[in-house]
Amino acid sequence: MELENVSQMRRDQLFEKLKVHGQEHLVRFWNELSETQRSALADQIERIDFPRIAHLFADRDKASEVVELVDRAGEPAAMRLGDQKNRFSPESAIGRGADALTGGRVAVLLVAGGQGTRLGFEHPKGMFPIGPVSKCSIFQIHVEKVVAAARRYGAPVPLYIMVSPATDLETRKFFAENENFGLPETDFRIFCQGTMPAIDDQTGKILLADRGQIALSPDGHGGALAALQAGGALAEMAERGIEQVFYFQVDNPLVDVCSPEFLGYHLLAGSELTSQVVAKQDPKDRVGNVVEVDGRLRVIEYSDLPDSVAERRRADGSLQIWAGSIAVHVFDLAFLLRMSGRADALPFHVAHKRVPFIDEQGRTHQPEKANAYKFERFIFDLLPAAKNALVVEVDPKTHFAPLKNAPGAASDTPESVRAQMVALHADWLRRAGAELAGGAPVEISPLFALDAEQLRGRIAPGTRISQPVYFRP
Ligand code: UD2
Repeated sequence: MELENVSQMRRDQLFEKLKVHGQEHLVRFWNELSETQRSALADQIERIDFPRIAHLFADRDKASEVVELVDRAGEPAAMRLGDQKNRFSPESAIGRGADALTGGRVAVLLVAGGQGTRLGFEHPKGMFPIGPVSKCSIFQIHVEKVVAAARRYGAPVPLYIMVSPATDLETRKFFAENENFGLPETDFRIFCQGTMPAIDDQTGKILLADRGQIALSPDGHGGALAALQAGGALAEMAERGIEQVFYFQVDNPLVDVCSPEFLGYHLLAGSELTSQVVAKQDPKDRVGNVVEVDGRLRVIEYSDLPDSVAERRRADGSLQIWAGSIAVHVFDLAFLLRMSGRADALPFHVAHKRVPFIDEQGRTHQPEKANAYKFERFIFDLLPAAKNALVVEVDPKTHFAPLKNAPGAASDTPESVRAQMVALHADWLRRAGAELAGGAPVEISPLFALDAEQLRGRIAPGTRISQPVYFRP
């Protein structure tokens, strides 16, 4: 049979399938596409769960479950890093966490699939040259922490990085060019998350980004669960003897990756999911709110929390909804395995956004107001299902410097992140006995020291620093 006939048959099959769901417009431009474009479009169509899309569209206006939950939201009981008043002492937690690391039972999961639109950087965010003195990338800083942890505890710490179609190729190339920043191939995996189509907000029709291209976007960091499972990473972790997965986001270079104390509280409490939080400074801080509802922890995203609730205060004036999630978690691997078997373990969140599209005549539109719904899953929605879930409060000055916005914005900019990194490292240096003069920026590679304690053995007391310095081995 001729190629053109085969292609026509394929189109007809797709058309019939799509028609059932009212989405047959997706093959409208079939005849104008090359064979390669046709097969790429057919692949995209095959991967769409049409009944789910119809369902999400039908439910788009349902008053969110959140509104009802908010009124019952109470404060989560929290431990605080370094606090002797905790249920378990910091020393016992550190010992327990270190034991898991020494036993090679901890893996690291870094999510880096976001498009980083607010930062205005045209590459994956992890490639941003954040080092205040070194100008090294955020990826390098994260990976050096993993390499340093593996050295300190004398056991491998495998790193799994989640990318999306938007960040996949460039991220892989960047790591290949930099020889994975020292991580052995056996301990380094990059995997790609799934996507979801954007739909027209009036009709529920899936939008075309181009004649042969559906408007797809990453399915949220919650997509990690399905992607880890589908790609075999969860099974691989289990085979390697991994029991805990340390999770964090690409945009925060201050994360204390594999903190033994944090891991230790999680293990001592028998928790399946433990999250780091900071005390919110402002009711409207752009962080998820960890609350307790009916004895279960959950996160209410900042965009879903009504102002009137966010502003509730206790008698002493402090915020009632105080615990801001900074998206650093430890997951029990058995919990992830259990949840990955459930198709609806994580709900989809709906966002009303501007999405460029082509119309029936093939004309491109760049909407000026929101025209479409996008769907994302959030990994923290696993919290209510986790046994003995726990929150651990950390100091935002030393643990949370998110890079979100372009230079010059009011907060979370490259300048503010670098300033926080310098302040932390200057503090470590002073504690190690160095004298800092003139406010010159300082930076410490994780391979040189992971904390103030380790630095103490590496700096001669009385060392005077008056020029910018980058300490590295
Ligand atoms: C996130 C959290 C917020 C708070 C804050 C701390 C959500 C919805 N909100 O806010 O509660 O903890 O971070 O900084 O998570 N990502 C993917 N794939 C995706 C989407 C995102 O890998 O499909 C990654 C992205 O690369 C980044 C992280 O997830 O590392 C957070 O994404 P974001 O910047 O969209 O989240 P944000 O700032 O709204």
